[in-house]
Amino acid sequence: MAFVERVFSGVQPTGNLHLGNYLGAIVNFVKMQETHNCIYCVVDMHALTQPVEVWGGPSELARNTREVTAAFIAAGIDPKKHIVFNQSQVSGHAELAWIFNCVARVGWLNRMTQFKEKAGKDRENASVGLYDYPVLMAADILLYRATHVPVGDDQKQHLELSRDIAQKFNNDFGDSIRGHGYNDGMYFPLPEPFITGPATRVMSLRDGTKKMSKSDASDYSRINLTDDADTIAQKIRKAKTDPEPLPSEEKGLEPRPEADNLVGIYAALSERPKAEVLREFGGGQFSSFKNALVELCVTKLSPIAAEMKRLVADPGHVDAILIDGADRARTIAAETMKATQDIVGFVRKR
Ligand code: AQP
Repeated sequence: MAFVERVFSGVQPTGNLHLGNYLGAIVNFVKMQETHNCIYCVVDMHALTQPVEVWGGPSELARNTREVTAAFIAAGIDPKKHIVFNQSQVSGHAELAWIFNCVARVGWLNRMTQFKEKAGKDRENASVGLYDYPVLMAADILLYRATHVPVGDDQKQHLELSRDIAQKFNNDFGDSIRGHGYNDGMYFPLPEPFITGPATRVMSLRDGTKKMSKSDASDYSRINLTDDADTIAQKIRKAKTDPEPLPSEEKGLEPRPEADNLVGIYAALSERPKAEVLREFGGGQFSSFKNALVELCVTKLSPIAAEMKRLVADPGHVDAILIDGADRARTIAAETMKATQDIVGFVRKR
């Protein structure tokens, strides 16, 4: 069966959005609006998988949910043409996750590296939700039978799991799926990851081998979308580098993670290939490259920060966007849930 092409992706409201979230995910969310019907979700239920100190408690969760929504809109997502909402307003996410819990295998979840990293040494004390996170993510995507998922590189493994769940559901319930009129036995599409651009994995400014992340204890490790020009300048000037001048060719970046990261950020923000950036700055000192990077970051991020500030000052307006988006998302989700319940054999009101 040919599926209608649809994009779904989500961002957790767990703290300050940073340049990694922006370049790895949100920039592609904006681009895909031109060619696809898109659904962008603030995944507040995922936030709860971490200890309360990480997501900050109820009032922080609400504040961050509005701030991520504001970032979507400030970056250029159109909530009228597309759908923007928060996950917890559509109960289908949790309902489909339960069915998928019974499709996914424990062995599959045991291989998820993000759980291992986030649970750390104290695995016994991690929430069941953190372990089950990728199953809820599969439900998020497949509730809308989405075909394309723009994400950063760190989500690749979870996307593969979503494909495995869709495939196993289609196999396990193949006869029932065909019996309900889906003649090729494919009720759920196998969603395609869309991981593209020169900054699919933006690294920490303090350590080029670690991902830039909201939960890093050092604020100097990341550039937040709400940082002002002085803060951006300070963070970039303090960013770890090495004593060598920049190479003139990409190959020269290979053993130099910090240099590679900064060049990747410059390339992504200026929408030019890394090779072209190196043709301009190769052979020069980091200090002059960093000055150019500060200027570029401030030019690109300041208008977004200003618009976010304006939007979060009007929470009623942001909430109205989320409520309208959730109403439209719920209509699509209800169709999927009815068909899924029929396929599984759940008796329901007609
Ligand atoms: N460093 C990154 N480089 C590129 N893309 C990134 N993403 C996250 N970090 C980077 C992408 O941003 C989207 C939203 O991420 P998320 O908020 O849902 O979850 P996350 O991956 O757990 O984000 P963080 O900021 O790294 O949070 P913590 O500190 O909790 O681990 C996703 O598409 C993600 O790939």
